[in-house]
Amino acid sequence: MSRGSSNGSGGGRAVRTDNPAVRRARQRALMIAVDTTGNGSTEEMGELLRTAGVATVGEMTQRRPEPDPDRYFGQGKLEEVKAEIERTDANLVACDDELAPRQERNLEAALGVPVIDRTAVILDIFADHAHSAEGKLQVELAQLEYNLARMRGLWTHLERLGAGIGTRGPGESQIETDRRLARDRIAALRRRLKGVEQNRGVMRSRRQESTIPQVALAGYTNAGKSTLLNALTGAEVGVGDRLFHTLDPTTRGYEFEGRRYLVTDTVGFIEKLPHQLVEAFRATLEETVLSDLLLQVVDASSDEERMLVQMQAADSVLSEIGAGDKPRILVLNKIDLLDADQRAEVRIRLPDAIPVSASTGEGLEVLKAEIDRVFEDTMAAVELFVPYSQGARLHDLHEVAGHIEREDEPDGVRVRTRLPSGQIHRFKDLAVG
Ligand SMILES: Nc1nc2c(ncn2[C@@H]2O[C@H](COP(=O)(O)OP(=O)(O)OP(=O)(O)O)[C@@H](O)[C@H]2O)c(=O)[nH]1
Ligand SMILES: [Mg+2]
Repeated sequence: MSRGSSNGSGGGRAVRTDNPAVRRARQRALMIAVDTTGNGSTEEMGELLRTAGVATVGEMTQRRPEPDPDRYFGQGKLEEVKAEIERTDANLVACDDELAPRQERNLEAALGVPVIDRTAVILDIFADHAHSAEGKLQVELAQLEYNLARMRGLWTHLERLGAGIGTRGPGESQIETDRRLARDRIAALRRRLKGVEQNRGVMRSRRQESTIPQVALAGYTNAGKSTLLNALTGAEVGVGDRLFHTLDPTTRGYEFEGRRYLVTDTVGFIEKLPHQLVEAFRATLEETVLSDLLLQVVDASSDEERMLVQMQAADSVLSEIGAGDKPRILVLNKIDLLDADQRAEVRIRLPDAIPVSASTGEGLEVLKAEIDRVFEDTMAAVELFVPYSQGARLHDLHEVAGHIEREDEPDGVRVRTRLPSGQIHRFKDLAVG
C-alpha cells in the first residue's frame, strides 16, 4: 500500500462545532479515526472523551484498509489534520485506536500537539472512577503497563524539548532506571492485588457455598445495569449518565415466590476494551464467570446498529473471560423511552428478550419470573433422605429447591424435589438410591 495513494482521497470527513461551551473548554480534542469498513462510527470515542471531560471540536476520518504503521494516517491527510487543528483551535488530538508508541511519537512530531489514544482515555476514566482499594490498584497496574511500553518515547520527547537550552536530557541510564522502577512497582502491585483478591475470594466462596442462586448483570457500559440492580433489590448503587460509572462489584439479594436470589453488578463493557484493563480487572470480571445465570442488559433506546455493536462487545468480553456459555437472559432496558411502534419493532427483532424499564419498574415482575423459570430449567429431580440429626439441611434445601414433597419417617424425612444442577453435589451424601 503506497502511503501517497490515500493522500487527500475523498474518504475523510470533518465536523466543526461553534458551540461556545466547547470553544471555552480547556481540553479541546480533534478526533482522528481510521475507518477500515466504511461504516465505522466515532460515536463511542466521543462519549469516552465526554466522560473524560474533554470537548470534541471536530473529527477527521480516513478510509483505508488499515492504519499507517508509522504515523496512523497517510502523510497528505496529516497535512489536512494540521490545518484542521489550526482552524478549530484544538490543543489535543485524540485517536480512536490504540496507537503504537512509534505512531504516537511520529504524530506528535508531525502535528505539534499532544496526541492521546483510545486506551489512554479509557485508563483516565477508570482512574477517575476507581473508588475501592482494589479498583485503584487494578487501574494503577493497567496504567503502568501501558506507560512502560511508552516510556522510551516519553523520554525521547523530553530530551527533544530540552535540547539546545543547555539542559541535560535524561540519558539511557535514566530510562533504564525508570523502567526498572516501573517493573518493581508492577510486581508490588500484582502482589498486593493478589492479597485483596484472596480476601474477596473468601467472601465469594462463602457466597458460593450458600445455596442461593447467583445472577450476574453484564453488558455495555451505561446500559442501566446499576439502575436495574437497584430496581430489583432495593440497593442504592450509584448511577450516572457516563461510561464506566461502576467499577467495583456489588451484590444484593431479592426474593421471588419464596426463593432468594443474589444479583451482582459490576464493570461494564465497551468495544475494544484495552487488554491491560481486561487483565487487571480479570478478578472483578470473574464475579460474572462464577454466577449461575447472566442478565445481559442492552440499552433498547439506542438505534439498531449501536445495539448490535453493544451486544457483540458484550459477547466478546464474556467469551474472553470464559463466561460465553452461561445461561443468559437478554434484557432490553430503557423501554420507557420507546413508543408503541418502536416497541413492536424490537419485539419482532429480539423475540426472546425481556423488555423492562429499570427506571419505571415496568417489566420487572416478568423478568423475575423468567429468571425463576431459567433456574427451574437447569434443575434436575432428586430424591433425598435427611436424617433428623441433620435437620438444619432441610433449611438449606428449602433455599434452593423448587417445590418440596416430604414424607416423615421414623429416622428422618424423605424428600422429593428439584435442584439446580450446580447445587446437586452439595446434597449428594443424602441421595437415595
Ligand atoms: N429512561 C431510562 N433511563 C435509564 C434506565 N435505566 C438506566 N437509565 C439511565 O441510564 C444511565 C446509566 O445507568 P447506569 O445504571 O449507571 O448504567 P450502568 O450500566 O450501570 O453503567 P456503568 O456502570 O457505567 O457501566 C443513567 O443516567 C440512568 O439514569 C431506564 O430504564 N430508563
Ligand atoms: Mg453501573
